[in-house]
Amino acid sequence: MMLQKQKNHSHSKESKFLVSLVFVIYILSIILVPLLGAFENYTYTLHTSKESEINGADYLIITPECFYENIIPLAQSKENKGLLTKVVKLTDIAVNTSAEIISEYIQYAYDNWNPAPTYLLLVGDVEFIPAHYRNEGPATDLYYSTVEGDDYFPDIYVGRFPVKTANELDIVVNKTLNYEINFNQSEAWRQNILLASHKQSGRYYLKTSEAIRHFLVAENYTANKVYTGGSCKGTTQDVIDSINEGNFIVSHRNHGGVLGWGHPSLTVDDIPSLNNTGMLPAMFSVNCLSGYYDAESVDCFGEAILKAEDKGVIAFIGASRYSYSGYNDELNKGLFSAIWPDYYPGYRNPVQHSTKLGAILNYAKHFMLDKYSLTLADDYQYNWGKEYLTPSRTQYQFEVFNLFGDPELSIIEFPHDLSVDLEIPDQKLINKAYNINASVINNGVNLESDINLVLYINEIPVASKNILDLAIGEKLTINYSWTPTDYGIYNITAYASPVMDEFSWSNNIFTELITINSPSTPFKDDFENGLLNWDCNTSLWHITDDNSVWSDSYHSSSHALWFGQEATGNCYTGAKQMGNMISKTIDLTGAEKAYLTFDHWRETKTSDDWSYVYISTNGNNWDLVYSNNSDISPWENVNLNISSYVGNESIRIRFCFDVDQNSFHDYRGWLVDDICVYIE
Ligand SMILES: [Ca+2]
Ligand SMILES: [Ca+2]
Ligand SMILES: [Ca+2]
Ligand SMILES: [Ca+2]
Repeated sequence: MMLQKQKNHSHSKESKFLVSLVFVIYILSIILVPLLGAFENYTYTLHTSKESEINGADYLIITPECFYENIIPLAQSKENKGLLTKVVKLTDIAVNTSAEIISEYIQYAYDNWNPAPTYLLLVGDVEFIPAHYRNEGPATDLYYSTVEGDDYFPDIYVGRFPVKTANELDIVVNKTLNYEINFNQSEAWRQNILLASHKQSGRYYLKTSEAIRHFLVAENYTANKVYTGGSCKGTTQDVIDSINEGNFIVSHRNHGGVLGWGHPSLTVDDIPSLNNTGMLPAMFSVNCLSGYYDAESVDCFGEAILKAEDKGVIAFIGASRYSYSGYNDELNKGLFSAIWPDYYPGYRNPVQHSTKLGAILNYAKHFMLDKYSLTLADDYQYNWGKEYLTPSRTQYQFEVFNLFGDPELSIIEFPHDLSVDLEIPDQKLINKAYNINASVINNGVNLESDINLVLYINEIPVASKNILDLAIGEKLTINYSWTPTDYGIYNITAYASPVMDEFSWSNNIFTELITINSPSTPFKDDFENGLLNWDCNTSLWHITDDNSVWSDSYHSSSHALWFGQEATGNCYTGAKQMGNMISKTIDLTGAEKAYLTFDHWRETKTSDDWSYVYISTNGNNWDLVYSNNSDISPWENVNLNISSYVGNESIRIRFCFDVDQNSFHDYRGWLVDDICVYIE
């Protein structure tokens, strides 16, 4: 681009010479900079010089020797945009690498480098960089990204270019570079999203796609749809036409196979019919098998459409084996919730909202965990919803979906968007200083000015900063030292004033409730401070208070938890309800005995409506510790010995109300207050 500009303005011989000189310097710099500058450590060897090497990278690329030269242009472009980028050859890691050895290397880098890698690109198909397999699990790149904690949750953003030849790599690299260099959010096709889906009884394919489509329409995007099944008459040609007309996301929800989608069908045989040059979508292929990247002697659909020259997709998210309905529906929604904070206002997970592909996938997996596994598939009325839900299947679902493409690639730009973040140390003591960090980040693509960042504790502003200028991507933080002197629940909130034309306001405020319990009560909730200690799957679980027209509305102070409806005073909705309230994690280490107590009140259709209390040590398996199907009035205390859980540092409690609703009834339901775990 720079050269083009020079040429347009140079007419004399001298200036032509100057242009040639500039050109030579430019070419030399492309060749030499990687060798002299950014990549000087590329021969870094893990096993020879651990202590003496100073290393770091934001973006780590692992490649076999044969693709090294071909991946350099991508590395250079990442470096040019300010990411410290390192290209490591497999031979730099070990003489003979395996998935485990490569993972060890990434773990070492994560633990020791400064900066630790945020993005990881694997260059080459599985014969160059193998996939991981857990027992009988699917092929996965997940375990290249699980570098923190004893869990299967990814901690860095990983993508793969599953290429077999240098020529294929050049195609994918060129597509990626052109996409980034020519990015222009104002192009019409960047407002279009294609949803392809199929109506099938007993499945939620269409329901999922329609939920996403309604959101997108409300956000003023053009949501194209190609639906099949029942009265929906979409065709493969409709999909091809839509892709050729341009969409920046193509999302499919139905069955799939190694070579393509089920309904509507789109397979490797249709790739020659695509001509969407310059309008490459990210494809969310939420079905089975279409990302089977370790298939022998054949490219799966995801690989083939990524490697199609100057057309097809810019990136592909799909399953390497069979995958599961319900889980997949929530994963599909999560891929959109990742990008748009307004998709599910107020919801957060450990991955920040992002427009970048690696983060979008990690976010969506956590969304699936929160909205399917932890809520026990309660929104799913079909048997498979609960039958499919097991801890090992949740892990499988984290494994089976992988990203083919650049994990750092951003697929949409929001001109103006700020978001806030809070960092609060995990400390549960009074009379000790906490360091609270409240930050504002500029996610947009414009310089923002005159921003007010405020930190509130219990709704009182305790620190603020007026920010005159916040550059693109910049983050500014208030560091506040706070010394609580009383036990209790504290509402900590970070807030940034919106700027003009801001895209989303729901990420300008973030609240965390901090409970500082006396050491002998690791959990205590009197429901006087809202529901932030709990995840609930239905609004029937809500806080009621002393303004309620219904008697005995609380046990302590003025509020309690109620599974029921303020308007009617009953819990009748006309449909069966399984309402879950799941607590935050509770630490039972360092105790000898532990007890769970709560007060409650019940009015139900006796013997048909059940109250259950469960405990889990992993958020997936639940042990029943209490059940009741009789009426209770006045309020009654329950005290349960839960000493068998002592030693676990993160148990969760679940209150579940199971209401049978075959015919109208006017029973009030279940009220709960003063839930407390105490230890001795
Ligand atoms: Ca982890
Ligand atoms: Ca492959
Ligand atoms: Ca915002
Ligand atoms: Ca209360």
